[in-house]
Amino acid sequence: MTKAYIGLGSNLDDPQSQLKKAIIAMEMVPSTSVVKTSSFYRSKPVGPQDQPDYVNAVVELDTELSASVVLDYVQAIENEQGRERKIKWGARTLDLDILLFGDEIINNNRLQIPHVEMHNRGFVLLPLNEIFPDCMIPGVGAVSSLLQEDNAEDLVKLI
Ligand code: ROI
Repeated sequence: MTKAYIGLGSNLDDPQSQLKKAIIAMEMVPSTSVVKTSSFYRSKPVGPQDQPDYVNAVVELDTELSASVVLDYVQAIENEQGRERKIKWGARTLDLDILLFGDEIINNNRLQIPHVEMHNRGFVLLPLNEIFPDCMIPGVGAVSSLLQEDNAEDLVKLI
């Protein structure tokens, strides 16, 4: 059994519903359970500013699957919810990122774990810290100390 942390983000088509639907879909993944869900946070877009604010959250999974099979499932959920991959850093109905997968370090053409940008992103660090306050990012450091340096002050807790 591996603990995996998934970052969720949406800024189109009723973002809060997109996240709720995605969590229900993750509960249906075989040999996997959603054990914790952070609050939902509204956040200003990182990258191009000419797009709506995002809603972000993080969930903790217990899974018997490998990281690449979890990736297959989360990509299927993104596709199911109408994710289009046209514009880099553009608006999206649903983004699901595997942030951490146990203590595994993975670098291949499909997956980089720990997620390469997570330590820079308040919209990941704040919800992750809420459900896993002792989290260490392999090769980077403690989420709680990254959070103090990072500007997560523009995040607004929704539910
Ligand atoms: N910005 C915020 N605030 N939240 C996201 O989930 C998000 N996702 C992205 C980019 C475009 C980098 N910006 C984001 O992919």
